[in-house]
Amino acid sequence: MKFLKILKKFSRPALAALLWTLAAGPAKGESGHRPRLLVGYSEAGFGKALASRASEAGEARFLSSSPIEILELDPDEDPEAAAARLRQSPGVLFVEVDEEVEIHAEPNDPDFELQWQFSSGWIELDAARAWDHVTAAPDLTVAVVDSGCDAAHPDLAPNLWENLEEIPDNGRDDDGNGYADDMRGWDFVNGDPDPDDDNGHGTMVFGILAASGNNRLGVTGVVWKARVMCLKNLGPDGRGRLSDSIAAIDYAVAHGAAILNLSWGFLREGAPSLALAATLTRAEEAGVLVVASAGNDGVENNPDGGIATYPASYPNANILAVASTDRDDALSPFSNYGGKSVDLAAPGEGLLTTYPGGKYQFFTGTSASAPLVAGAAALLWTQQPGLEAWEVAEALVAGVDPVPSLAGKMRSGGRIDLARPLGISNADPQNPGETPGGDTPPYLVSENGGGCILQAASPLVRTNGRAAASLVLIAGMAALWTTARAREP
Ligand SMILES: [Ca+2]
Ligand SMILES: [Ca+2]
Ligand SMILES: [Ca+2]
Ligand SMILES: [Ca+2]
Repeated sequence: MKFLKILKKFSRPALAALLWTLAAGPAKGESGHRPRLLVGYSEAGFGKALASRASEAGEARFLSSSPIEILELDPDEDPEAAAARLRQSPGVLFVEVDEEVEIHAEPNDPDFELQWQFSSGWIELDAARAWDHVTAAPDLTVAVVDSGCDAAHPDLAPNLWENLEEIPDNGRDDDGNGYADDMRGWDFVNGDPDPDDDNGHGTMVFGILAASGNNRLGVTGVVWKARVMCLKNLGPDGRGRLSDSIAAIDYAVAHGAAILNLSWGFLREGAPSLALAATLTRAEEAGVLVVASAGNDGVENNPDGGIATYPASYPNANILAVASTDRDDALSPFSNYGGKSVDLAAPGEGLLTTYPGGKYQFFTGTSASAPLVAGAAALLWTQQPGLEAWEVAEALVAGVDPVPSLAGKMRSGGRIDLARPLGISNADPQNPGETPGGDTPPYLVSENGGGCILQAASPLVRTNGRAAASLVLIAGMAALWTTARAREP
Protein backbone atom coordinates (compact mmCIF):
# COMPACT_ATOMS: atom_id res chain seq x y z
CA MET A 1 0.00 0.00 0.00
CA LYS A 2 1.26 3.44 -0.95
CA PHE A 3 0.75 4.80 2.50
CA LEU A 4 3.18 2.32 3.95
CA LYS A 5 5.77 3.34 1.40
CA ILE A 6 5.53 6.87 2.72
CA LEU A 7 6.09 5.77 6.25
CA LYS A 8 9.11 3.79 5.19
CA LYS A 9 10.70 7.03 4.04
CA PHE A 10 10.98 7.96 7.68
CA SER A 11 13.66 6.06 9.49
CA ARG A 12 13.00 4.46 12.85
CA PRO A 13 15.11 7.07 14.65
CA ALA A 14 13.14 9.80 12.92
CA LEU A 15 9.90 8.22 14.00
CA ALA A 16 11.19 7.82 17.51
CA ALA A 17 12.30 11.45 17.46
CA LEU A 18 8.88 12.50 16.31
CA LEU A 19 7.18 10.58 19.03
CA TRP A 20 9.60 12.01 21.54
CA THR A 21 8.92 15.53 20.27
CA LEU A 22 5.22 14.93 20.55
CA ALA A 23 5.55 13.53 24.01
CA ALA A 24 7.53 16.57 25.11
CA GLY A 25 5.46 19.12 23.21
CA PRO A 26 2.78 21.43 24.51
CA ALA A 27 -0.44 19.77 25.57
CA LYS A 28 -2.83 22.27 24.07
CA GLY A 29 -2.85 25.00 21.45
CA GLU A 30 -3.62 28.55 22.40
CA SER A 31 -6.64 28.69 20.21
CA GLY A 32 -9.21 27.21 22.58
CA HIS A 33 -10.11 24.55 20.01
CA ARG A 34 -11.02 21.12 21.19
CA PRO A 35 -7.84 19.08 21.03
CA ARG A 36 -7.45 16.72 18.10
CA LEU A 37 -5.27 13.80 17.24
CA LEU A 38 -4.17 12.61 13.84
CA VAL A 39 -4.13 8.85 13.85
CA GLY A 40 -2.46 6.91 11.04
CA TYR A 41 -3.49 3.30 10.61
CA SER A 42 -2.15 0.24 8.90
CA GLU A 43 -4.43 -1.23 6.29
CA ALA A 44 -5.88 -3.78 8.67
CA GLY A 45 -6.08 -1.30 11.50
CA PHE A 46 -7.89 1.16 9.29
CA GLY A 47 -10.64 -1.35 8.52
CA LYS A 48 -11.14 -2.07 12.19
CA ALA A 49 -11.19 1.59 13.11
CA LEU A 50 -13.75 2.36 10.43
CA ALA A 51 -16.00 -0.41 11.69
CA SER A 52 -15.71 0.58 15.32
CA ARG A 53 -16.28 4.30 14.73
CA ALA A 54 -19.33 3.58 12.66
CA SER A 55 -20.89 1.81 15.61
CA GLU A 56 -19.82 4.46 18.11
CA ALA A 57 -21.26 7.47 16.28
CA GLY A 58 -18.39 9.39 17.80
CA GLU A 59 -16.75 12.55 16.56
CA ALA A 60 -14.05 10.97 14.52
CA ARG A 61 -13.60 11.96 10.92
CA PHE A 62 -11.71 9.97 8.35
CA LEU A 63 -10.01 11.71 5.53
CA SER A 64 -11.66 10.80 2.28
CA SER A 65 -8.77 9.01 0.69
CA SER A 66 -6.37 8.00 3.39
CA PRO A 67 -6.04 5.80 6.44
CA ILE A 68 -5.78 8.84 8.69
CA GLU A 69 -8.37 9.72 11.27
CA ILE A 70 -8.96 13.14 12.77
CA LEU A 71 -10.02 12.30 16.29
CA GLU A 72 -11.64 15.09 18.28
CA LEU A 73 -11.14 14.79 22.03
CA ASP A 74 -13.13 16.16 24.91
CA PRO A 75 -11.98 19.66 25.88
CA ASP A 76 -10.57 18.50 29.19
CA GLU A 77 -8.88 15.43 27.77
CA ASP A 78 -5.10 15.48 27.73
CA PRO A 79 -4.08 14.93 24.10
CA GLU A 80 -0.67 13.53 25.04
CA ALA A 81 -2.19 10.93 27.32
CA ALA A 82 -4.78 10.03 24.71
CA ALA A 83 -2.08 9.79 22.07
CA ALA A 84 0.07 7.57 24.26
CA ARG A 85 -2.91 5.30 24.87
CA LEU A 86 -3.76 5.07 21.19
CA ARG A 87 -0.21 4.26 20.21
CA GLN A 88 -0.57 1.00 22.09
CA SER A 89 -3.48 -0.06 19.90
CA PRO A 90 -2.80 -2.69 17.27
CA GLY A 91 -3.01 -1.36 13.74
CA VAL A 92 -2.00 2.17 14.74
CA LEU A 93 1.13 3.34 12.94
CA PHE A 94 1.42 6.81 14.38
CA VAL A 95 -0.45 9.34 16.47
CA GLU A 96 0.22 13.05 16.22
CA VAL A 97 -1.19 15.80 18.36
CA ASP A 98 -2.72 18.34 16.03
CA GLU A 99 -0.81 21.59 15.78
CA GLU A 100 -1.12 25.05 14.40
CA VAL A 101 0.00 26.30 11.03
CA GLU A 102 0.28 29.98 10.21
CA ILE A 103 0.41 32.31 7.28
CA HIS A 104 3.57 33.57 5.65
CA ALA A 105 2.32 37.04 4.88
CA GLU A 106 4.04 39.46 7.17
CA PRO A 107 7.75 39.56 7.71
CA ASN A 108 9.18 39.62 11.19
CA ASP A 109 11.13 42.78 10.47
CA PRO A 110 8.65 45.65 10.69
CA ASP A 111 10.78 48.16 8.80
CA PHE A 112 11.71 46.23 5.72
CA GLU A 113 8.93 47.75 3.62
CA LEU A 114 10.44 51.17 4.22
CA GLN A 115 13.48 50.05 2.30
CA TRP A 116 11.79 50.29 -1.04
CA GLN A 117 13.30 53.66 -1.67
CA PHE A 118 16.73 52.08 -1.91
CA SER A 119 15.86 50.04 -4.90
CA SER A 120 16.01 51.14 -8.48
CA GLY A 121 15.23 49.65 -11.83
CA TRP A 122 12.88 46.83 -12.61
CA ILE A 123 13.32 43.14 -12.68
CA GLU A 124 12.24 41.31 -15.79
CA LEU A 125 9.68 38.61 -15.25
CA ASP A 126 8.88 38.55 -18.97
CA ALA A 127 5.18 38.54 -18.26
CA ALA A 128 4.28 40.37 -21.43
CA ARG A 129 6.18 37.89 -23.54
CA ALA A 130 4.55 34.99 -21.75
CA TRP A 131 1.11 36.52 -22.11
CA ASP A 132 1.73 36.87 -25.81
CA HIS A 133 1.41 33.09 -25.90
CA VAL A 134 -0.89 32.16 -23.07
CA THR A 135 -2.96 34.20 -20.64
CA ALA A 136 -5.58 31.78 -19.43
CA ALA A 137 -5.79 28.39 -17.80
CA PRO A 138 -9.46 27.64 -18.36
CA ASP A 139 -9.22 23.87 -18.09
CA LEU A 140 -7.13 23.72 -14.99
CA THR A 141 -8.23 23.98 -11.38
CA VAL A 142 -5.95 25.68 -8.90
CA ALA A 143 -6.75 25.29 -5.22
CA VAL A 144 -5.90 28.13 -2.86
CA VAL A 145 -5.83 26.46 0.55
CA ASP A 146 -5.80 29.52 2.77
CA SER A 147 -8.06 31.86 4.77
CA GLY A 148 -10.84 31.63 2.18
CA CYS A 149 -11.59 34.30 -0.39
CA ASP A 150 -13.92 37.16 -1.14
CA ALA A 151 -16.12 35.39 -3.67
CA ALA A 152 -17.99 38.63 -4.41
CA HIS A 153 -14.86 40.57 -5.35
CA PRO A 154 -15.50 41.71 -8.91
CA ASP A 155 -11.91 41.01 -9.90
CA LEU A 156 -12.07 37.43 -8.57
CA ALA A 157 -15.66 36.27 -9.07
CA PRO A 158 -15.20 35.41 -12.75
CA ASN A 159 -12.40 33.00 -11.85
CA LEU A 160 -14.03 31.00 -9.08
CA TRP A 161 -14.21 27.25 -9.30
CA GLU A 162 -17.66 25.74 -8.93
CA ASN A 163 -18.62 22.27 -7.84
CA LEU A 164 -21.11 21.49 -10.56
CA GLU A 165 -22.04 18.19 -8.94
CA GLU A 166 -23.48 19.97 -5.91
CA ILE A 167 -26.83 21.74 -5.65
CA PRO A 168 -26.34 24.82 -3.46
CA ASP A 169 -28.42 25.80 -0.46
CA ASN A 170 -30.58 22.72 -0.15
CA GLY A 171 -28.86 21.44 2.97
CA ARG A 172 -27.94 18.18 1.27
CA ASP A 173 -24.72 16.62 0.14
CA ASP A 174 -25.83 16.05 -3.43
CA ASP A 175 -22.53 14.73 -4.73
CA GLY A 176 -21.96 12.52 -1.71
CA ASN A 177 -18.46 13.84 -0.99
CA GLY A 178 -19.14 14.35 2.72
CA TYR A 179 -19.76 18.09 2.46
CA ALA A 180 -23.26 19.54 2.11
CA ASP A 181 -23.77 22.45 -0.28
CA ASP A 182 -20.09 22.75 -1.09
CA MET A 183 -20.73 24.68 -4.25
CA ARG A 184 -17.62 26.83 -3.86
CA GLY A 185 -15.28 24.73 -1.84
CA TRP A 186 -15.43 24.40 1.92
CA ASP A 187 -14.69 26.25 5.13
CA PHE A 188 -12.73 23.69 7.11
CA VAL A 189 -12.26 26.10 10.02
CA ASN A 190 -15.95 26.60 10.73
CA GLY A 191 -17.34 23.55 9.01
CA ASP A 192 -19.60 25.37 6.56
CA PRO A 193 -19.91 25.60 2.77
CA ASP A 194 -18.83 29.24 2.55
CA PRO A 195 -15.04 29.68 2.55
CA ASP A 196 -15.41 33.39 3.30
CA ASP A 197 -12.23 35.30 4.04
CA ASP A 198 -12.19 36.96 7.46
CA ASN A 199 -8.45 37.53 7.33
CA GLY A 200 -7.68 38.81 3.82
CA HIS A 201 -4.72 36.56 3.19
CA GLY A 202 -6.48 34.10 0.90
CA THR A 203 -8.06 36.88 -1.14
CA MET A 204 -4.63 38.46 -1.61
CA VAL A 205 -3.07 35.16 -2.67
CA PHE A 206 -5.94 34.58 -5.12
CA GLY A 207 -5.44 38.00 -6.70
CA ILE A 208 -1.74 37.52 -7.34
CA LEU A 209 -2.45 34.14 -8.83
CA ALA A 210 -5.55 34.86 -10.85
CA ALA A 211 -7.25 38.20 -10.45
CA SER A 212 -9.29 38.54 -13.59
CA GLY A 213 -7.10 40.00 -16.33
CA ASN A 214 -7.96 42.26 -19.20
CA ASN A 215 -11.30 43.23 -17.64
CA ARG A 216 -10.58 46.94 -17.14
CA LEU A 217 -10.78 46.50 -13.43
CA GLY A 218 -8.20 46.57 -10.66
CA VAL A 219 -5.27 44.26 -11.12
CA THR A 220 -4.47 41.16 -13.07
CA GLY A 221 -3.18 37.87 -11.83
CA VAL A 222 -0.43 35.91 -13.49
CA VAL A 223 -3.29 33.92 -14.98
CA TRP A 224 -6.04 36.10 -16.38
CA LYS A 225 -8.70 33.42 -16.51
CA ALA A 226 -8.66 30.36 -14.30
CA ARG A 227 -10.73 28.14 -12.04
CA VAL A 228 -9.71 28.80 -8.47
CA MET A 229 -11.00 26.63 -5.67
CA CYS A 230 -10.99 28.43 -2.32
CA LEU A 231 -10.57 26.11 0.63
CA LYS A 232 -10.39 27.63 4.08
CA ASN A 233 -7.92 26.22 6.59
CA LEU A 234 -6.92 29.50 8.28
CA GLY A 235 -9.06 31.58 10.61
CA PRO A 236 -9.30 35.36 11.13
CA ASP A 237 -5.96 35.46 12.95
CA GLY A 238 -4.19 33.76 10.04
CA ARG A 239 -3.77 30.58 11.98
CA GLY A 240 -5.20 27.21 11.33
CA ARG A 241 -4.90 23.62 12.26
CA LEU A 242 -2.91 20.95 10.52
CA SER A 243 -5.91 18.64 10.56
CA ASP A 244 -8.09 21.17 8.73
CA SER A 245 -5.24 21.81 6.30
CA ILE A 246 -4.91 18.11 5.57
CA ALA A 247 -8.64 17.75 5.04
CA ALA A 248 -8.56 20.74 2.68
CA ILE A 249 -5.67 19.32 0.66
CA ASP A 250 -7.51 16.03 0.46
CA TYR A 251 -10.62 17.82 -0.79
CA ALA A 252 -8.64 19.66 -3.45
CA VAL A 253 -7.02 16.50 -4.74
CA ALA A 254 -10.31 14.58 -4.70
CA HIS A 255 -11.95 17.34 -6.75
CA GLY A 256 -9.37 17.46 -9.47
CA ALA A 257 -7.16 20.39 -8.52
CA ALA A 258 -4.01 20.30 -10.64
CA ILE A 259 -2.10 22.85 -8.57
CA LEU A 260 -2.25 23.65 -4.86
CA ASN A 261 -1.05 26.95 -3.48
CA LEU A 262 -0.01 26.64 0.16
CA SER A 263 1.09 30.05 1.45
CA TRP A 264 1.44 28.92 5.04
CA GLY A 265 3.34 26.49 7.16
CA PHE A 266 5.05 25.81 10.41
CA LEU A 267 8.67 25.88 11.44
CA ARG A 268 9.88 22.66 12.92
CA GLU A 269 13.12 21.25 14.21
CA GLY A 270 13.40 17.57 13.57
CA ALA A 271 10.80 15.25 12.14
CA PRO A 272 7.92 16.92 10.30
CA SER A 273 4.31 15.79 10.48
CA LEU A 274 3.90 12.33 9.03
CA ALA A 275 0.21 12.99 8.44
CA LEU A 276 0.91 16.03 6.29
CA ALA A 277 3.76 14.22 4.54
CA ALA A 278 1.47 11.34 3.69
CA THR A 279 -1.22 13.71 2.44
CA LEU A 280 1.21 15.50 0.15
CA THR A 281 2.60 12.23 -1.13
CA ARG A 282 -0.93 11.21 -2.03
CA ALA A 283 -1.22 14.51 -3.88
CA GLU A 284 2.01 13.65 -5.68
CA GLU A 285 0.68 10.24 -6.64
CA ALA A 286 -2.45 11.93 -7.96
CA GLY A 287 -0.26 14.09 -10.22
CA VAL A 288 -0.83 17.33 -8.34
CA LEU A 289 1.72 20.13 -8.22
CA VAL A 290 2.16 21.83 -4.84
CA VAL A 291 3.55 25.35 -4.56
CA ALA A 292 4.49 26.28 -1.01
CA SER A 293 5.90 29.45 0.51
CA ALA A 294 9.34 29.01 2.05
CA GLY A 295 8.43 30.99 5.18
CA ASN A 296 9.20 34.42 6.60
CA ASP A 297 11.62 33.62 9.39
CA GLY A 298 14.74 34.76 7.55
CA VAL A 299 16.40 31.43 8.20
CA GLU A 300 17.73 28.56 6.19
CA ASN A 301 15.25 25.73 5.75
CA ASN A 302 17.39 22.78 6.67
CA PRO A 303 15.28 19.63 6.76
CA ASP A 304 18.41 17.51 7.28
CA GLY A 305 18.62 17.95 10.98
CA GLY A 306 18.08 21.67 11.44
CA ILE A 307 14.96 23.79 11.48
CA ALA A 308 12.78 23.92 8.41
CA THR A 309 9.38 25.16 7.29
CA TYR A 310 6.80 22.62 6.27
CA PRO A 311 5.08 21.88 3.92
CA ALA A 312 7.71 23.72 1.82
CA SER A 313 10.58 21.51 2.95
CA TYR A 314 9.17 18.06 2.24
CA PRO A 315 11.37 16.37 -0.35
CA ASN A 316 8.65 15.39 -2.83
CA ALA A 317 9.45 16.18 -6.46
CA ASN A 318 6.03 17.78 -6.94
CA ILE A 319 6.58 20.43 -4.24
CA LEU A 320 8.04 23.79 -5.21
CA ALA A 321 9.31 25.86 -2.29
CA VAL A 322 9.32 29.57 -3.07
CA ALA A 323 11.43 32.33 -1.54
CA SER A 324 10.80 36.06 -1.84
CA THR A 325 12.89 38.64 -3.68
CA ASP A 326 12.60 42.40 -4.04
CA ARG A 327 12.61 44.73 -7.02
CA ASP A 328 16.35 44.33 -7.37
CA ASP A 329 16.26 40.55 -7.30
CA ALA A 330 17.75 40.45 -3.84
CA LEU A 331 16.48 37.88 -1.40
CA SER A 332 13.96 39.53 0.91
CA PRO A 333 15.45 39.82 4.39
CA PHE A 334 12.50 37.96 5.87
CA SER A 335 12.55 35.17 3.34
CA ASN A 336 13.65 31.69 4.24
CA TYR A 337 16.11 30.09 1.85
CA GLY A 338 17.86 26.79 1.39
CA GLY A 339 20.36 25.50 -1.16
CA LYS A 340 18.55 22.19 -1.40
CA SER A 341 15.19 22.79 0.24
CA VAL A 342 14.09 25.98 -1.52
CA ASP A 343 13.59 25.77 -5.26
CA LEU A 344 13.30 29.27 -6.61
CA ALA A 345 12.42 32.86 -5.79
CA ALA A 346 9.64 35.18 -6.91
CA PRO A 347 8.86 38.81 -6.10
CA GLY A 348 7.22 39.06 -2.70
CA GLU A 349 7.41 42.63 -1.50
CA GLY A 350 4.58 45.11 -1.84
CA LEU A 351 2.62 43.35 -4.57
CA LEU A 352 -0.71 44.99 -5.21
CA THR A 353 -3.56 42.52 -5.13
CA THR A 354 -7.21 42.01 -4.31
CA TYR A 355 -8.53 42.42 -0.77
CA PRO A 356 -11.88 41.53 0.82
CA GLY A 357 -14.69 44.01 0.34
CA GLY A 358 -13.88 44.57 -3.32
CA LYS A 359 -10.70 46.38 -2.32
CA TYR A 360 -7.02 46.21 -3.22
CA GLN A 361 -4.04 45.98 -0.98
CA PHE A 362 -0.28 45.62 -0.92
CA PHE A 363 0.91 42.19 0.01
CA THR A 364 4.32 41.15 1.24
CA GLY A 365 5.85 37.87 2.23
CA THR A 366 6.74 34.52 0.73
CA SER A 367 2.95 34.09 0.80
CA ALA A 368 2.86 36.61 -2.03
CA SER A 369 5.69 34.91 -3.93
CA ALA A 370 4.15 31.44 -4.06
CA PRO A 371 1.05 32.36 -6.10
CA LEU A 372 3.28 33.97 -8.74
CA VAL A 373 4.91 30.59 -9.19
CA ALA A 374 1.58 28.76 -9.05
CA GLY A 375 0.34 31.07 -11.77
CA ALA A 376 3.44 30.46 -13.86
CA ALA A 377 2.83 26.74 -13.47
CA ALA A 378 -0.78 27.14 -14.61
CA LEU A 379 0.32 28.95 -17.75
CA LEU A 380 2.96 26.36 -18.55
CA TRP A 381 0.65 23.42 -17.90
CA THR A 382 -2.00 24.98 -20.12
CA GLN A 383 0.52 25.38 -22.90
CA GLN A 384 1.90 21.85 -22.40
CA PRO A 385 -0.85 19.75 -20.86
CA GLY A 386 1.08 16.51 -21.33
CA LEU A 387 3.63 17.35 -18.65
CA GLU A 388 3.78 15.56 -15.30
CA ALA A 389 3.65 17.67 -12.15
CA TRP A 390 7.36 17.19 -11.47
CA GLU A 391 8.15 18.16 -15.05
CA VAL A 392 6.25 21.41 -14.62
CA ALA A 393 8.21 21.99 -11.42
CA GLU A 394 11.52 21.24 -13.11
CA ALA A 395 10.71 23.44 -16.11
CA LEU A 396 10.04 26.39 -13.82
CA VAL A 397 13.26 25.72 -11.90
CA ALA A 398 15.27 25.37 -15.10
CA GLY A 399 13.68 28.47 -16.60
CA VAL A 400 14.55 30.98 -13.88
CA ASP A 401 16.54 34.11 -14.44
CA PRO A 402 19.82 33.28 -12.72
CA VAL A 403 20.72 35.78 -10.04
CA PRO A 404 24.28 35.60 -8.68
CA SER A 405 23.26 36.59 -5.16
CA LEU A 406 20.74 33.76 -5.04
CA ALA A 407 23.27 31.08 -5.96
CA GLY A 408 23.55 28.59 -3.13
CA LYS A 409 20.50 30.08 -1.45
CA MET A 410 18.12 27.98 -3.49
CA ARG A 411 18.25 25.08 -5.85
CA SER A 412 17.73 27.08 -9.05
CA GLY A 413 19.85 30.04 -7.98
CA GLY A 414 17.36 32.33 -9.59
CA ARG A 415 14.05 34.16 -9.75
CA ILE A 416 11.02 32.95 -11.68
CA ASP A 417 10.72 33.95 -15.31
CA LEU A 418 7.30 33.60 -16.87
CA ALA A 419 8.36 33.27 -20.49
CA ARG A 420 11.42 31.04 -20.56
CA PRO A 421 9.65 27.94 -19.17
CA LEU A 422 7.21 28.33 -22.06
CA GLY A 423 10.13 28.00 -24.44
CA ILE A 424 10.09 31.66 -25.34
CA SER A 425 13.45 33.26 -25.84
CA ASN A 426 14.43 35.86 -23.33
CA ALA A 427 15.96 38.21 -25.86
CA ASP A 428 13.60 38.95 -28.69
CA PRO A 429 13.26 42.68 -29.26
CA GLN A 430 11.11 42.11 -32.34
CA ASN A 431 8.40 40.64 -30.20
CA PRO A 432 7.95 42.68 -27.05
CA GLY A 433 4.63 41.12 -26.24
CA GLU A 434 1.44 42.81 -25.23
CA THR A 435 1.61 46.39 -24.17
CA PRO A 436 -0.47 48.04 -21.51
CA GLY A 437 -3.51 49.92 -22.57
CA GLY A 438 -3.52 53.65 -23.13
CA ASP A 439 -7.10 54.15 -22.03
CA THR A 440 -7.85 55.71 -18.72
CA PRO A 441 -7.30 53.01 -16.14
CA PRO A 442 -9.45 52.92 -13.06
CA TYR A 443 -8.33 54.54 -9.86
CA LEU A 444 -7.55 52.25 -7.01
CA VAL A 445 -7.86 53.12 -3.39
CA SER A 446 -6.27 50.98 -0.78
CA GLU A 447 -8.00 51.52 2.51
CA ASN A 448 -5.52 49.66 4.59
CA GLY A 449 -1.82 49.78 5.14
CA GLY A 450 -1.54 53.49 5.77
CA GLY A 451 -4.22 54.66 3.41
CA CYS A 452 -2.07 54.74 0.32
CA ILE A 453 -3.79 56.07 -2.70
CA LEU A 454 -2.64 54.37 -5.81
CA GLN A 455 -2.46 56.70 -8.65
CA ALA A 456 -3.34 55.24 -11.95
CA ALA A 457 -0.08 55.87 -13.64
CA SER A 458 0.77 56.29 -17.22
CA PRO A 459 2.05 53.07 -18.69
CA LEU A 460 5.26 52.16 -17.05
CA VAL A 461 8.26 52.50 -19.30
CA ARG A 462 11.35 50.51 -18.67
CA THR A 463 14.81 51.81 -19.27
CA ASN A 464 15.11 49.83 -22.46
CA GLY A 465 12.19 51.72 -23.90
CA ARG A 466 9.85 48.82 -24.25
CA ALA A 467 6.41 49.03 -22.77
CA ALA A 468 6.22 47.32 -19.46
CA ALA A 469 4.56 44.13 -18.64
CA SER A 470 1.25 44.55 -16.98
CA LEU A 471 2.39 42.70 -13.94
CA VAL A 472 1.88 44.95 -11.00
CA LEU A 473 4.99 46.42 -9.50
CA ILE A 474 4.90 48.90 -6.71
CA ALA A 475 7.42 51.63 -6.12
CA GLY A 476 7.41 52.48 -2.47
CA MET A 477 4.48 54.44 -1.20
CA ALA A 478 3.91 56.15 -4.50
CA ALA A 479 2.60 53.33 -6.59
CA LEU A 480 2.97 52.95 -10.24
CA TRP A 481 0.35 50.86 -11.77
CA THR A 482 -0.32 49.73 -15.24
CA THR A 483 -3.29 47.86 -16.44
CA ALA A 484 -3.39 44.74 -18.50
CA ARG A 485 -5.03 45.25 -21.79
CA ALA A 486 -4.38 42.72 -24.42
CA ARG A 487 -6.06 40.52 -26.88
CA GLU A 488 -7.08 37.04 -26.07
CA PRO A 489 -4.65 34.67 -27.71
CA1 LIG B 1 -21.09 17.79 -1.42
CA1 LIG C 1 -26.51 20.54 -1.71
CA1 LIG D 1 -17.61 30.26 6.54
CA1 LIG E 1 -8.64 42.82 -13.30
